[in-house]
Amino acid sequence: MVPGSIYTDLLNSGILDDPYYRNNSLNYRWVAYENWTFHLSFQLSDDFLQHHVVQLVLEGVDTVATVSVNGQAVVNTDNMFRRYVVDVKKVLQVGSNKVEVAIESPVVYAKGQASNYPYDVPELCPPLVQQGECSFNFIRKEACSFSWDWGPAFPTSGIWRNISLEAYNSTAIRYVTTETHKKPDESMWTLNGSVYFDVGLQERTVAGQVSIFIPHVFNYTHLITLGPQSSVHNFSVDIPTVSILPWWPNGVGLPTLYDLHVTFTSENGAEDTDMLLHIGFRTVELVQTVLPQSAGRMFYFKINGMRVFMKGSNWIPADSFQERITPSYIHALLQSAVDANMNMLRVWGGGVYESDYFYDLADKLGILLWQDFMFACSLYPTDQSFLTNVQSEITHQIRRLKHHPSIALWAGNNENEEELNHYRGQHVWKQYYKDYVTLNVNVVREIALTEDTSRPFVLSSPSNGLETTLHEGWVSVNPKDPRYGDSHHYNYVADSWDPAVYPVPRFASEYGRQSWCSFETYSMVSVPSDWDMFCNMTRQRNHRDSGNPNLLFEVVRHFILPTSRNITARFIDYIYLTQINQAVGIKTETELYRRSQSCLDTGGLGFTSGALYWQLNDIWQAPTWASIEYGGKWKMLHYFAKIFFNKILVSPYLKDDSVVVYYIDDDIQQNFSSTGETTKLAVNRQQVISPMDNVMRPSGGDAVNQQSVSPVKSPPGLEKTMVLTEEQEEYFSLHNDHDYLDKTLRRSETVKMPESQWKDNSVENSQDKPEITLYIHCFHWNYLKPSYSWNKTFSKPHLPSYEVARMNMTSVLSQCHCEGREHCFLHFSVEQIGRDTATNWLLLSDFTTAVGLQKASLKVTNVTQVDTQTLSITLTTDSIAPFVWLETPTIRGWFSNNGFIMVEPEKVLLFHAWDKHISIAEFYRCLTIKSLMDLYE
Ligand code: BMA
Repeated sequence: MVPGSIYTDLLNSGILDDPYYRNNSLNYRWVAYENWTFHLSFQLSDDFLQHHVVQLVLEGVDTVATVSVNGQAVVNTDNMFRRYVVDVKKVLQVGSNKVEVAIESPVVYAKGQASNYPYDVPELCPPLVQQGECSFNFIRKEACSFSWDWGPAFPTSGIWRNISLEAYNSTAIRYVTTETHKKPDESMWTLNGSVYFDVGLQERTVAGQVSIFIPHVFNYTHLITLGPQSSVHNFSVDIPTVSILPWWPNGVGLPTLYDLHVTFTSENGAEDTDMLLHIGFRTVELVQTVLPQSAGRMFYFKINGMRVFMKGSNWIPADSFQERITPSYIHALLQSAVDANMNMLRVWGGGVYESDYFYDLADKLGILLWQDFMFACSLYPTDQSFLTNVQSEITHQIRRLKHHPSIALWAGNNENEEELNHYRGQHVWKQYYKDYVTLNVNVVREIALTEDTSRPFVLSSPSNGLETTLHEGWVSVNPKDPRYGDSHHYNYVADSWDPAVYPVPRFASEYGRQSWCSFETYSMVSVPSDWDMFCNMTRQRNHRDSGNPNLLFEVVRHFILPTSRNITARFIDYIYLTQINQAVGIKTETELYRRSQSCLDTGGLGFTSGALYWQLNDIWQAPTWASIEYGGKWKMLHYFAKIFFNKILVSPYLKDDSVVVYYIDDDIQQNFSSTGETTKLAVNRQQVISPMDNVMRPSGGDAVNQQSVSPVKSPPGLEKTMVLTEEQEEYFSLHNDHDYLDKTLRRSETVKMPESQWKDNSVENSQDKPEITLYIHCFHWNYLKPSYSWNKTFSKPHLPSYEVARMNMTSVLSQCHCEGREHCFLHFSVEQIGRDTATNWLLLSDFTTAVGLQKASLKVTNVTQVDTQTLSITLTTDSIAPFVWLETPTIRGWFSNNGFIMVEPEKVLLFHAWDKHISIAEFYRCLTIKSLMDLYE
């Protein structure tokens, strides 16, 4: 099959079963050790062969192959990321023809290259637990196809992108590249571009007219003469800013696209060649200005001149077999990213440059992309043929992808700088360092900077960015220095639910932890004897060294293990606990990063400007870091992401003996001067260190604010909380995605806290009327009504992340009549007219010690059809229900909320099915609901 790979061909011919089933990745290893030849016979007419030029265009051959036409070798390929175009007119004939692609075993080839190389170039072989193949760095092919810590080894062979014969008399357009720049006075956009023509290898010239236009915006025509030496036409057009709607990322504005038509008409008008692109007008800057007092450098993105906090995740290949990734599957995954309020994904460097469809869709959905070049976790050879090969690859990919407004940045590689650092001080260091610079600086970086002047480039991820370029000789001793650049952070030992364990970087481009995929997903590739926490299959499926023990360790830190006597039921309950553990851990870390965006601590940490957790999607059914399972089902983490990435976030945390509450609002702009070195805003000095003032806070190590705890007073008399008008009630209902915050909660009596008990910067600093209300409810685990509640109004802060309350823990507990932290938890909501309500909760102890929790009787009392794909569900409970988890194994879709702590007797949710026409009866039939106490007999 084309596009395709040998595994799907063997599967379709009945020779292989599902490669993902049980141990098949091991059983089918032989496939990758074979050479495979693909061939096709086809007929050609005389008319076709009359064209001046006939070319074979191979958009992607995987990987090392000899391509022959009618028995004559026409090209050798050795890079799945390159396009090969070959003149084949001379070897074709009228009538029957045959094309043959003979592919060498990628595993044998890579091993051979590695052993013929004058010295070892690590990463040599993957850890045994990955059950993978060695030397992926010696073949320009999807690195993770040799296995990864979240995926199997299926080193594919095949023709993975289109293959075609093209015939023309004048020219073919191979690329159209564009860059959009704003003039300094902002009056005009400049659209610079290049059209890359192909006229074949013959010595000839072709004259004609090139026209380039965006309907109703501009029309550009030019007479040109093309020849083998002059096949690029550069153009530049100025367009008044007022005629253009800029492209904005998700959550900031609309991702407006324009159709750019490029046509070449040959002199005699006999032949038209065209290409249509969808382009967007936007600028992207990566600000990395110096902060004073050795506090490092900024690292934040400005889109159209505006600082945007990047919220998102990391993208890996969506399947081991690229041909199985349908547009609708990519759509489901990218739409899920948007539904979780993400605005950036990082296309990770161990996979592939994705399909045109992927980038087109990212453009349409407003998802910015951090695009790695395809080098990962390894050092690479640097012999001339390897470098030349990489040169062609990078040039091709930039020209292919450059016009996409979604791509915000190019990054040289994933973690190779870190990998190199393992050899510091060893005798190989000099050689490896030289090789690193040769490949990454002299080739990859050089080409990226020459080919694309419109976006930033970083040499590696993670790296200290500009600091490494300017002062660290391209390789830092600590590429994860939180004061510079981007950072990857993993810690499987510390308590992931405690924000104090995390370093605060400028930009978190990777952080994560594993959880099991759902039983529904896992059972597709397993049998009943595999449905056990401790069996061979569950061991083998986790490709991370110590993955399962670490996971178990994390779970028992927070929960009592499930007690069901049925092994499968216990395993299913354990899966649920691993998902809660992951979701709460990533929530804790992400909220810390969002809280840290507006200030620096005394150690110079903070001004965090991005949180991309590892990883969005899965390549197969296994326990991994993903928030979306193979097949598209959302794990609990993805539901949590929808909330922790929401534009408005109320974020509480425990700091020493205080409950600290932050209000985060993406719509509030924190402006830095053009040098990025000073805040323009009149803000509280305690809140933000203004680098111009060189003021550092005097003491304390908190990554965020350091403020005094006010003395606690005895509870004041009860006051009625804000009373909502009917219109406001309706507004809240409509804008809360039908996930109504319980009205009884909102209406319940809350106590207005005396000013002295709140640390209230926003009110101090503002003349504005308080317009936002924060509610805090203290619940006992055994009672479905708050034991005590507080409210507070405040005006919109001046900064996107702002401390709005700080309460003394002892007084909270005593006001709530809470015998100890184990008995209670806190629930938070912020409300303001015209905005969504944001809610959150804060646990005061682990579930291992929580007192009072009862088994909740959760019932669906009503389901109604909203439209063909949407249901409205009313859910009731008789007790507090932690981590309510709804699943519909036979209907693909997602709930408006899931994994929540249910504190209301009744809650309305929506269910969105991915496939058309959902039946209520089927929904009832397959719906399962559980919450935490169901795990214990
Ligand atoms: C990072 C990534 C991946 C890896 C992940 C989880 O280092 O770049 O290579 O899969 O961590 O270990």
